[in-house]
Amino acid sequence: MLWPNRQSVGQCIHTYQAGLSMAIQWFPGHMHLTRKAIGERIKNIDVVIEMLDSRLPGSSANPMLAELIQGKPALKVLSKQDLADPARTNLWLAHYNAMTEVRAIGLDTSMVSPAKALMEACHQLAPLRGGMVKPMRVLICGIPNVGKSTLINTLKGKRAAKTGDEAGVTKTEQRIALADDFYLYDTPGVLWPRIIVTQSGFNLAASGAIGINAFDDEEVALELLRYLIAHYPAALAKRYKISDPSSLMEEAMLEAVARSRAAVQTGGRINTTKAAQIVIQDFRHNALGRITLETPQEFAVWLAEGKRTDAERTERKSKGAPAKQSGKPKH
Ligand SMILES: Nc1nc2c(ncn2[C@@H]2O[C@H](COP(=O)(O)OP(=O)(O)OP(=O)(O)O)[C@@H](O)[C@H]2O)c(=O)[nH]1
Ligand SMILES: [Mg+2]
Repeated sequence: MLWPNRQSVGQCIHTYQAGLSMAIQWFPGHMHLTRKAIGERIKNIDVVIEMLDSRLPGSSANPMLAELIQGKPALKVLSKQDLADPARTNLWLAHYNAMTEVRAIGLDTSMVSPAKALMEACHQLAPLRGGMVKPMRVLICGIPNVGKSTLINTLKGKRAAKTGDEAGVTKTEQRIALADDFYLYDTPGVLWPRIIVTQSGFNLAASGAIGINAFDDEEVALELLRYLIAHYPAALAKRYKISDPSSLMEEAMLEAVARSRAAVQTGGRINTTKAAQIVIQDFRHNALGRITLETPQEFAVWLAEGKRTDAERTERKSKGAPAKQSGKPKH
């Protein structure tokens, strides 16, 4: 089977959706190859684990996966629970577990014996597998940087797979034996060719799933701040020592962050790029506390809007209308 090598620079494509906002896209060549490779491997797989980031479960779910896994039993694992808002993680787990055919569990690296919960869930999904003659074969997939290799290492109890705090660490498939009759396959992180939910592009970039060349820090930080002002104002007040974050628009909030963290250039000019990087890093490293960027209800609304806009785009294209102008969006 062909497994791709990592390509150093990702594609950076920004497009407008219905003139509303700029969509972030990242589908470099190695992901295209990974998609093909998963399609081949799936034939000899009993259970597929899709890892979702607990801070953005809807946005980190790969819409291409259902078609790829060809009806195999699937388990959703919500990773990085320790970084996410616990009440919202419960909402997401309840949301998934209310669906027929979907099973979801939450895990994070701080759990002492996650292997047991995970192996039990796999055996429930594929009860006929197990034993040396019919070992359980489990494929772990998910977006870049979601924690696939870390989970494998936690399960194995040692550093069997390479991990790292950037998108695209795993470059080739790797098989790890969890027990004599239980194999896990680690795969490179993969996104999908077109992210139709604009907010998902921003949330994926904020979480670290998108290559650094494929988005604008300031744009992502402003979207992040807009959400945090509305849903987590106390976290902003505490971290950046701002008395009433709810009264600020995101641009003013970014300036307030710059002042609070001395991101000011000579002559007193605000360094918004540096402030944007501070906000993104603070979110990624939990300096703002445990935050989740979407609820099941919010994501359902965004998805419906994304599908509507996408259908309009397809219709425009079929009529041969000229593409919309691109440029920097206004917030
Ligand atoms: N706080 C926290 N960090 C985690 C958790 N799981 C993984 N990480 C961190 O997330 C980063 C990415 O982890 P990896 O396991 O390399 O992610 P991956 O999905 O294999 O990434 P690719 O191979 O690039 O697709 C690393 O810095 C990990 O330490 C978790 O449960 N909690
Ligand atoms: Mg990996």
